Amino acid sequence: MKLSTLGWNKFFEKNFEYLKIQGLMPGRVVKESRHLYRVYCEEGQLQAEVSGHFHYTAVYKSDYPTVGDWVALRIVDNTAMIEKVLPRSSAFSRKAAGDETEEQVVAANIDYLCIVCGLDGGRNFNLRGIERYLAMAREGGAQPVMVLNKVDLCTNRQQALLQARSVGGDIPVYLVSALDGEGTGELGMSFTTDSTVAFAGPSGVGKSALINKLMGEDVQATGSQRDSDRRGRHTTTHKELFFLEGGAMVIDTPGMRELQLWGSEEGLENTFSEIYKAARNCRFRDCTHQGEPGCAVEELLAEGGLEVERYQNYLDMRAELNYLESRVSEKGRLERKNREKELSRITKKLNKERD
Ligand SMILES: Nc1nc2c(ncn2[C@@H]2O[C@H](COP(=O)(O)OP(=O)(O)OP(=O)(O)O)[C@@H](O)[C@H]2O)c(=O)[nH]1
Ligand SMILES: [Mg+2]
Ligand SMILES: [Zn+2]
Repeated sequence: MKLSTLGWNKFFEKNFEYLKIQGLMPGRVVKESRHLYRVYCEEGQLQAEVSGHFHYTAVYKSDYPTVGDWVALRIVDNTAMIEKVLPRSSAFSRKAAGDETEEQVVAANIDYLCIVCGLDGGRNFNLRGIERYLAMAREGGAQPVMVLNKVDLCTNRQQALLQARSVGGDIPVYLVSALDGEGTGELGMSFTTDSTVAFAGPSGVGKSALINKLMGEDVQATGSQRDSDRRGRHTTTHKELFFLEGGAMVIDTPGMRELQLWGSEEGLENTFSEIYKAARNCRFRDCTHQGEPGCAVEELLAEGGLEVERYQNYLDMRAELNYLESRVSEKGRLERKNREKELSRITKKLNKERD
């Protein structure tokens, strides 16, 4: 298998240089379950696990490999050991569930994030939820794409499209049906060769059904029709990367009930651009847009240029991110910094030795 068909590029090549001279081999993680990984490399498919040294040096959950990651492998007695995760060119992350303040990387090195919704009338097409996905896609450096599935059940397409545009601006929107295949050809064709696309969204919107359609065969199990309107039913439990005939790669992910935010407030700027634009005209530089005199955002709200629900969602997300940031401890940040310093010291040393 050629590395370029797996998405290998200059960025990874550069970051792999010092590992290559240690005799390691690059591979891409296509499946992960309970610390066992399936990896594709030049030689084909391998089962892999992280090495003892990796375990020892890993500090955070996000240090571990995830689907889409490029890793450095050492083959020991027919077993592939993962010694390193290469720096990610992009990632779709969320805050891990529970009380811990930790990043969970859902998919790594993705070019596009397909935010999948279900037009089956009801909670599967939630604009406030989409705003959260949009912010997280951009925070992680992936291009968001909106996929409105189950269009076969939709009674007002025009309205759905308008609603999608009201939150997504000019990002691509696809109206599709995994059931009868409407629009799926166009969606598949929009993914360029060698690009990686992750499908994300709540449970039951049809992510796996769409991937099956794009693959032309049933590679993933889908929920039964009856389950699709039951809350909290999760059919896909592990993420997995698949290769489309056109050369793109798609990652199926388990549905999430709620996407908890990860990152910083800056991540909101593109998603709520009209708010940030208006904010430049607020009387106070540090205006919070919550009752200060001369607030241009509230003026926009009063004029009807900004929906109340959207404004409220912005305030909620901002508060969530600020709270998160305050909890990411200084200690953790220092730890990370020291490790990065150490790494760059080793890299420099190795580069010097090589010259
Ligand atoms: N009518 C209709 N039903 C669909 C369509 N796409 C998927 N479904 C149905 O919706 C249900 C859920 O589909 P899945 O593909 O399992 O949903 P999912 O998003 O992968 O769900 P999780 O794996 O739980 O996250 C199944 O019963 C599908 O048959 C569609 O375009 N139209
Ligand atoms: Mg699924
Ligand atoms: Zn203001």
